[in-house]
Amino acid sequence: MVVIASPNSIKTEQILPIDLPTVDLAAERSMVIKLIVKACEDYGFFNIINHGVPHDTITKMEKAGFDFFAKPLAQKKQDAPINPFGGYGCKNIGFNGDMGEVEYLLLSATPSSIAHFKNISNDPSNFISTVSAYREAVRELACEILELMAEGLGVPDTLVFSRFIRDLDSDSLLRFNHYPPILNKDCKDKDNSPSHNHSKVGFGEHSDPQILTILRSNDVGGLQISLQDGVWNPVTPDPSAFCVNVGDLLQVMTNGRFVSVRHRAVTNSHKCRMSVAYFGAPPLDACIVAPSVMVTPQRPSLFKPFTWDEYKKITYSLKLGERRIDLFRNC
Ligand code: GA4
Repeated sequence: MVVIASPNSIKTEQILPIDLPTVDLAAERSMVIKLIVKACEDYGFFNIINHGVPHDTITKMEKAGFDFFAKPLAQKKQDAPINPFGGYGCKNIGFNGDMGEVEYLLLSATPSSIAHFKNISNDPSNFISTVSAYREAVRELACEILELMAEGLGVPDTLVFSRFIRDLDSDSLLRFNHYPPILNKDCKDKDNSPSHNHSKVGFGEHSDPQILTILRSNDVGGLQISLQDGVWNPVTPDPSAFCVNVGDLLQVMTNGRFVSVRHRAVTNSHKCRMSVAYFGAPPLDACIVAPSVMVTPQRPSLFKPFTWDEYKKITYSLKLGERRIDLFRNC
């Protein structure tokens, strides 16, 4: 048992380390497809290696994030004010009072909106080209994975999921999360020294609302997934891999075969953790429904159809940890 101190409460939870499935994208295609489908059914998460995103694209993106977060707080707020295209936030998550030990930079991932953030860097054109190159490479990776998934699920139109995030009006996002080290002075070990085993919640328990998330983090752990209520499974960081997870929309479009698993990030007591997440989303007017092959007499339709706009509005009207997908279940 481990104690997790969230800003408002102290909870005792079970921590059970696991090894996430690793998919080697360079391996034999039918094997890759099988592993991805199995991982999405059993864990909702997997690591992908030999993903083809150039190392240089990743390191430049990481540097852009660290350079931004190294600025004084007032400067960050001034350089990336919150607006419809995203912005800088510190500790406040969403609009309904959720808090965490995190600062972040949220960017709408369309080429025109990335340009709105040119003041973020002293070298605006470099910032724009770094973020654009990363966005394109990661979006391509997401599309490739979604097409392999569709094939593995036996969906005849294998572009059925990827088409949404390739769309010019796709509502995809990029998010840098920076978790400063926090030594929790309130928690003491047996010898009365500050405990190293007590973490604070950086980004609380939630599922991702979009289709697919592609996450890259530095070599500092913090991501935990919950495959069972009250049990948290820490994920070992691998900076050479991307951690891929199923979002709510993909759970709906696979009629529940793939699971959008709840996860959170906890702080490290000594080291900074920085992650960059790409949230692949459809255009706002996209209708979210499972392809007919996913609905059978043995597996009747689990969810009502809805648009991403409807789902997104509900998402933002609720707290981080709400199980919003349940509102769209067929009775
Ligand atoms: C979780 C996934 C993404 O980070 C995010 C988050 C968003 C936000 O931080 O603004 C939300 C959260 C996320 C889900 C519930 C709502 C919206 C905070 C929040 C309380 C950008 C997203 O799309 O949904």
